[in-house]
Amino acid sequence: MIKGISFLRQAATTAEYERLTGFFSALGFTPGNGWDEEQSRGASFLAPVGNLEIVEGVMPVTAPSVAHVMVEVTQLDAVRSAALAWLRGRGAETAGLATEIVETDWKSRLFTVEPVPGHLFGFWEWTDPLKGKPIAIEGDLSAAGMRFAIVAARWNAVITDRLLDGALDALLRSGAARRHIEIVRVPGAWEVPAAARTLAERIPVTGGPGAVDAIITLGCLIRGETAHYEAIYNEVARGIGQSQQETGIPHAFGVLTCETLEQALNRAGVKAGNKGFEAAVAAIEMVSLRRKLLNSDSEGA
Ligand code: DLZ
Repeated sequence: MIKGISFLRQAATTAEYERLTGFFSALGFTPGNGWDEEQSRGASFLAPVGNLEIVEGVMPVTAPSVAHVMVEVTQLDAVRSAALAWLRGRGAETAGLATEIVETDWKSRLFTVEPVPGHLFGFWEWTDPLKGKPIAIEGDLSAAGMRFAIVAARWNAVITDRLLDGALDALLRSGAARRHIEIVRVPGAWEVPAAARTLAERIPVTGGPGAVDAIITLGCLIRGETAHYEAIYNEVARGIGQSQQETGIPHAFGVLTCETLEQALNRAGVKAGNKGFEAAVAAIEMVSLRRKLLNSDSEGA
């Protein structure tokens, strides 16, 4: 299961590291979690969409040399101004470090900038304002600044623990802060809707827990081993759906309903993906979408 892609840039010195991280922070990238270990440290910068492109023939950006990292933006002129301001603020002679904006032969405009020698980046935007833009308003997949609660059933813990791992993996790698993820354990799937509803309706108090942006519900019902399987399942699904509809807080549905334990294991990370991971990604997207819809902010859509 492919989950994400990272491009690594190695800074040769602490000064280079700080310069590069400062540059990307100044341009408005959402910070990811990064790491700080004995042998190395890393700063991560998130974009809503990323992809690895294999090119044959002429590279799209060859001036002044090949830029291996290309950042698609809106408002390219403003981005270039921000880059120039950042360079000037550090006393740099901007002329050699950032190019003018040029038209490309692929209906876009771009400039390249080298905040540190040897680290060249291309910034570009489509000239056709509709090109490259999805026709729908969609949620992004950055979880930075979002608050989540995960409600996980203990029943069939061998499965729900794996779903929980998957959900945490998705949230943390999408930029959520650990302190913004609340984990609530309940006895079984039957109890998931009530806990989810309490969290969705919680009014934040000073010094107490805050409101959550989304709730990820996790559980596992196995038909062969569950008396009144249909009745329990229907109530769990109805309760979670009702809590979502009546509170407006997105509730991602990660309650597995399986014929056998083997089938459940496969959906909890063995062969058929991890439904906890997928539920968390859906929760992130729905928080982002909700914010866009409520703010009428269709920028980027
Ligand atoms: C009772 C029960 C049964 C038989 N099976 C499951 C199951 O497969 N998955 C699950 O999450 N919970 C099960 N439970 C427990 C109920 O969800 C509930 O916790 C208890 O009935 C106590 O209210």
